[in-house]
Amino acid sequence: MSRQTISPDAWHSALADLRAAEKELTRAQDRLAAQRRRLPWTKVDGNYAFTGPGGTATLADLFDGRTQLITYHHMLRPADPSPCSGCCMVADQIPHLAHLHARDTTLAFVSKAPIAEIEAFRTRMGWSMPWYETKDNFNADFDVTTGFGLNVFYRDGPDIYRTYFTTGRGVETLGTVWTLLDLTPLAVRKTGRTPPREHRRPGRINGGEGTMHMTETSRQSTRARARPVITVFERSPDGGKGLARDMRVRWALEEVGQTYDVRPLSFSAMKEGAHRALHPFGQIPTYEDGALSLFETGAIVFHIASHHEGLLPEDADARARAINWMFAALSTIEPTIIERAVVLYLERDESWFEQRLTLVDNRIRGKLTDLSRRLGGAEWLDGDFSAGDLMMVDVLRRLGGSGLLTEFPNLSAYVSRAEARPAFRRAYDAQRDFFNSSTAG
Ligand SMILES: N[C@@H](CCC(=O)N[C@@H](CS)C(=O)NCC(=O)O)C(=O)O
Repeated sequence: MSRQTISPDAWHSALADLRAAEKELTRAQDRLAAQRRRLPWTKVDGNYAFTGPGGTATLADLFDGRTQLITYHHMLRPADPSPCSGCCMVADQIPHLAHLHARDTTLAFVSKAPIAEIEAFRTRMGWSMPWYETKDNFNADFDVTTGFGLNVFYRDGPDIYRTYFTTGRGVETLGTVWTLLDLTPLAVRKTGRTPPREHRRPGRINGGEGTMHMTETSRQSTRARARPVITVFERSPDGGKGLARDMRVRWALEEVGQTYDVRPLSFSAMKEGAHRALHPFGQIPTYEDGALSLFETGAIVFHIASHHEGLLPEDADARARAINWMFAALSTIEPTIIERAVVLYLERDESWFEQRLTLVDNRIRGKLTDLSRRLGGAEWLDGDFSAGDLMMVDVLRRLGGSGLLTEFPNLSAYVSRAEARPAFRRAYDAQRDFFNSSTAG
């Protein structure tokens, strides 16, 4: 094969051009993965029956104690004279399952062939993934009639949801841990180097002669990951308008597809020792995830954005700029807006109230003028929607009733655009429903 040869310098420059195109594709794939995670779910009737080597199993059993389940529907039929070679190639490419398990995900194969035939075939081929015989309409109900396919399920207590399906070339691209996890709702940051939590110990696989390392599942270390918990006002003073700061945390969690629980607190409970141990200033929201506890919304949203994809760009410089906008929202814009609230609520009876309000409003106008100029006609502050936009919009929303925002049409449109995002709507509805239920009766 002949190719044009060039000097090392010219080659590096050509490589840099190619790299730029590759990075563009990576970013597009990240955006696609984030869009996939935002796909709504559909609830599944879990009454499906399977047979595994250990006997009968339900769909919930297939999760094996984890939160996410990927099922690959292998075309192996009863008394199959020539098992599908494409499905076998998929099986050959399945990564070491410990890496999926460490990320709260179980992968299982399912087929129509009887379990004895599945086991014989699996052993002959040297595969170690769990593999079940389907006993009912499981395949057809999940869009696999005659061919192959891959479904993703999510378990939340007793409830099971279908979150994704692919087949054809969508399956061809799979193989690494990351390509599989990219199909699941729980986003995982790819740069993390967390080793699998399952411990390994010597064992024999597939009845072969040699002894090699196989993974032994430790139930304790792989039990379903707890969801983060945030504290919120028991009765938000904003009447459910999403102006309390738990809104920005809820919104960030919705954007990245992370479910969460809320713990409501009364005003007095917020000031007691138990809560102050989490929040030195006795405020909401706090964020608890396992052993980690955080109490400042900037840090909380940054933490969420850092541990999931979708809110901070992969590119280091773009990432730094998005974080820059988060700080701008919190350090430059929010203080003036808070000052306005202080004037309105605490200084209304003062003789100088009107003058002071005008002064503060003009200060806000100055900041909004600068922000409006910078945003111009762009959709978001710096490229794609980011944690910087989330924070900025959440801060600007507090100007709602002031009339100040409407003086800047591009900023009003910017806020409306963000409020139209499905993740924002979900977060808003959740806090409003919570407020309504806490004040009902
Ligand atoms: N800088 C903190 C501010 C937290 C804050 O002001 N929380 C308000 C609710 S939005 C609160 O708890 N207010 C009641 C109080 O301070 O007693 C953050 O962003 O997390």
